[in-house]
This record gives sequence, structure tokens and C-alpha cells, in this order.
Amino acid sequence: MGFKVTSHFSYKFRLLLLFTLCLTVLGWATSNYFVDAIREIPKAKDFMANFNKIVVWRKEETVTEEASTNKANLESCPSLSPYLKGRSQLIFKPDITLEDVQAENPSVHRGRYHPEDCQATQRVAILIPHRNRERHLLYLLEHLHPFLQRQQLDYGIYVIHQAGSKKFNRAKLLNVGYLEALKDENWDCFIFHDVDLVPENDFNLYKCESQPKHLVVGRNSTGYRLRYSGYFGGVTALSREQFFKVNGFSNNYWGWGGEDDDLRLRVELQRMKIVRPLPEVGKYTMILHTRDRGNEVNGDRMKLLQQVSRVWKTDGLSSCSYKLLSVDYNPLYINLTVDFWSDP
Ligand code: UDH
Ligand code: MN
Repeated sequence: MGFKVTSHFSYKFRLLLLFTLCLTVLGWATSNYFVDAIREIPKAKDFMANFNKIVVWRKEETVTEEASTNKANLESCPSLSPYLKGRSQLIFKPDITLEDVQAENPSVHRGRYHPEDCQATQRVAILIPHRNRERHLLYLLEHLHPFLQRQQLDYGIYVIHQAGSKKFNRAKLLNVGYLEALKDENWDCFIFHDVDLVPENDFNLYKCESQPKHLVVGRNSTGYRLRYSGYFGGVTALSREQFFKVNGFSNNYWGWGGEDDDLRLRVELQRMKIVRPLPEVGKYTMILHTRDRGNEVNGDRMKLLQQVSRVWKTDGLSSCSYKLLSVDYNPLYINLTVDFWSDP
């Protein structure tokens, strides 16, 4: 019995000893591990912080990815926008400011807009040659922004401002507008737009067709009749390819007149045919003005018009040299200021 108890005790004792030994070893091993782990905590903290950032970034990426796939997946806008109103009587408020126009067009940023609910069928750049017509520009922006949004266009408005007070060159400014706007976006269509012509009917679509389009069928100042047969001035729409094909405008028309007829001849030389909207649709209000200083009638224009077929290939986009003084992304338009008189 005594032996049994002793042997039983010693067995239990040995078991306890073994157990304690195991615990000690385990304790020592894990304490080492925890010390290491604690030493690693700052790193771990950093890692977690970065991990969270990565997670956040991933989330943002997914959102933007979704937005862009959504944009890609958006259905095309209908060929005729449901927001069109038809002809409207234009009112030019004398006390309106650029800030008012900005407030009325909250979806326009840096001169650009695109519809949110559908994919526009064309990306359209509106090019406006400009000098010293701030009031006209304000009225045009006031009417054109809502007009273009009603047409569900993906568009940008460029104002090409001629620096200095020497002879004005509308055509060359428009060439600059085309070349510079293409650095922002691969625009499908270009609208060459006088600053003082405001469209009255939003069925006059600011889009390009398979042929160059003349949009000013009539204006209030001419009793809404075409100024003369073949007139191709005021507001025209040519696709990127059509304008490139004719080598753009001539750069050699200084002062008023002829550059628009020159463009018509270039178009005809390429066997393209000018199209126009119906008279009821192609109606414009011209803001009345007198002739500007620096834009006197160009006495050379008839002579220049006689040599179009000979010079069009070498005079145009391919030879347009200019000095770009500034590019400003204003809220309602992109302003390019250009100097033609100093070296580029
Ligand atoms: N332009 C300017 N500043 C100028 C000259 C011309 O911004 O100093 C631009 C502007 O976009 C204008 C376009 O060039 O709309 C065409 O010039 P314009 O409006 O002077 O040409 P338009 O044929 O008139 O309309 C010519 C003079 C009319 C005198 C009428 C007197 N009864
Ligand atoms: Mn005018």
C-alpha cells in the first residue's frame, strides 16, 4: 500500500513537474515572440495605415472606374433632343454680368459641358474670334450655353483673342482656335462663330454633317434672308476632317471681308457641297454694331479670291504661324490670346 501511494505520488509529481516544465518553456518561447511582436508594432501600424489607404484608394478607383464604364455604357443621346423649345424671342439684358451667366450654368466647367444622362453623339468645339467686343461676348455666352445644353452636346467654347490693335484677322484666329483646341480634345466638329450672332431657334443643331454646313440662313439685320447666294459667313460647322481637308482658312485676309468666300472656294475645290438648315430654323439676331477700328474693309480681297486654287495647299493650317500669349481656362470659356506680329 505504502509503495503504491509513493509510486502514485511520484508519478503525479513527475507529471506535474513535466507540465510545469512545459509551461515554462512555452512561456519563455511566447514571451520572446510577443517582445518581437511589440517591437514590430510601429511597422504594423504603418502597414495598417497604408493598407487602409490602399483600401480607400481602391474604393475610389472602383468608383471612378464605375463612372467611366457608366459613361461608356451610357446610351447615345437621341438624334433630336427632348429639351428643344424651337424659336424664341431673344432679350439682351443691359445689366447682366458674367457672374450671373456663371450662376445660370452650374454644369459648365472650364468652358466645357457634357450631358450626364446620355452619351453625346459629337464632341463640338465652338470657336469665337474676338477683340474688344466684351458686351457681345457676354450676350452670346448667356444664350449659347443653355442653347447647347438643350441640344445635349458635349461641347467646349473657345474665345480666340487677337492681342494688340493692328489689323484684325478673323480667319487666322479661327485657324489658331482649331489647332489649339485639338491639343485639349480630339473634337469631332468645329463651329466657327461670330461673336455678335445669336441663334434664335434651338432646332439649328450645332453639329457637323457629312458636308460643311452654313448655319446663318438669315439674320434680323437682313430681313432674315441669305445675304447673297453662296454666302458662307457668320457661323459655319465643319468636321475636323472637312476643315483639315481644305487646309483651314487662308491666313492672308487682314481687315474685313473675303475670308469666308475663300473658305467656300476651298470647300468647292474639294468637291464638297454646302448644306443649310431650313430658313425658319437658321435664324439669328445680330447685335447691332458699327465697323471696328482695325477691321477696315480689305481692298485686296478680290485679288486674293482669284488665287485660291493656286495657293490653298500652302496657305492655311499648314502655314499658320502665331505667338500664343496665354491660355486661360475660365469658368464659361477657354480664352486663347494670340499675337500675330511678333515671332512665334
Ligand atoms: N471681330 C471682333 N473684333 C473686331 C472685329 C471683328 O471681335 O474688332 C470678330 C467678331 O467675332 C465679329 C467678327 O469678327 O463678329 C466679324 O466682324 P464684324 O462683326 O465686324 O463683321 P460684320 O460683317 O460687320 O458683321 C462689318 C461692319 C458692319 C458695319 C455696319 C455699318 N452699318
Ligand atoms: Mn458683325
